[in-house]
Amino acid sequence: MTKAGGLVYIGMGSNLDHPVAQVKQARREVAALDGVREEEFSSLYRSFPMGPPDQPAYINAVMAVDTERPPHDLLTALQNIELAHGRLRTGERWGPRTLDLDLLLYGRCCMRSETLTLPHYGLPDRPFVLYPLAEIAPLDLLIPGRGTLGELLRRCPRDGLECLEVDDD
Ligand code: A4P
Ligand code: MG
Repeated sequence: MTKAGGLVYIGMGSNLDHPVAQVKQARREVAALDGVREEEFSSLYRSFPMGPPDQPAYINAVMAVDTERPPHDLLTALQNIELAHGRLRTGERWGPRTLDLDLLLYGRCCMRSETLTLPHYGLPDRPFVLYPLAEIAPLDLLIPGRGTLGELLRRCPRDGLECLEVDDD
C-alpha cells in the first residue's frame, strides 16, 4: 500500500500503431514492474481526440495498482515503458502518440514538482479518464482538492466516449 494510503491509478492512452495492442501490452508491462501489483483494469474505451482534431481516435483505459515505489520513481518507470513503445515527443501539444501513461492519483498524495503533479491536472474534466476510473474505483473516492469521483463524473459529459469491451484477459 502506498505511504499516502490507497491505490495508485494510471491512465493509459494511445492513438498510433495499433492502439488496442499498445494499451494491452502496457498493462502487462506495468504489472510486471518490480514492486507493483495490478489490482484492477478498466474496459478499453474509444475517445475523440482532445487537442488537434486531425489525429486518429484514442484508445483509453485506467489501471489500479498497489505499490510502495515512490511517485517520482514510478513515473520514471512509466516513462521508460512509453519510450520502449516508440513514444516520440515532437513538441506538439496533445499530438498523436503510441503510448501515454499518466499518473492520475497516488493514494491521497498531493504534490507539484517540476516533473510531477498529483493528482494529474487533467483528471477532473476528462471523460476518457473519469469514466474508466469510475468502473474500477468507488464513486466516493476522494480526488484531493477536487471532491469525489462521483461529483466530477456528474459534471462531465461523455463526449462520444465509447466502451469497447469487457477486458478480462
Ligand atoms: N507530468 C507532471 N505530472 C504528471 C503526471 N501526474 N503523470 C509531467 C504523468 N506525467 C506528469 O508529459 C509532459 C510532462 O508532464 C512529463 O515530462 C511529466 O514529467 P508528456 O507525457 O511528455 O507529454 P504529454 O502527455 O503530451 O503532455 P500532457 O500535457 O501531460 O498531455 P496529457 O494531459 O497526457 O494529454 N485525447 C484523448 N481522447 N485521449 C487521450 O488520452 N491524451 C492527450 C495527452 C491528448 N489528447 C488525448 C489524450
Ligand atoms: Mg502524458
